[in-house]
Amino acid sequence: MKLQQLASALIMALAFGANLAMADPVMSEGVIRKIDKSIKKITIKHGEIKNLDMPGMTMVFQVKDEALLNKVKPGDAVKFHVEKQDGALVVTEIKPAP
Ligand SMILES: [Cu+2]
Repeated sequence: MKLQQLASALIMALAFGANLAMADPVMSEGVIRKIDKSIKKITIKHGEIKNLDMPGMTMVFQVKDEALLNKVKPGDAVKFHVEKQDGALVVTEIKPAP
């Protein structure tokens, strides 16, 4: 009986985890201050970043893919997703804000 409960709890935990992984990435808002393509870095004055529990500020992020930097330019209002990868904060998605 106990084992069965444990098993069903485990299954639910796994399903919940898979659900989270498939959810849309949390998008944060910001304004681009500076783009440095050669070192794949971007400076964003950002609002609250909920998934990182970070208040608004201006800071530099790494960019996962250089091609992301072709879609935006300094002064643009953007929506972006940033996450922790190997201890660095990396922008994995960015698009002009509507
Ligand atoms: Cu920040």
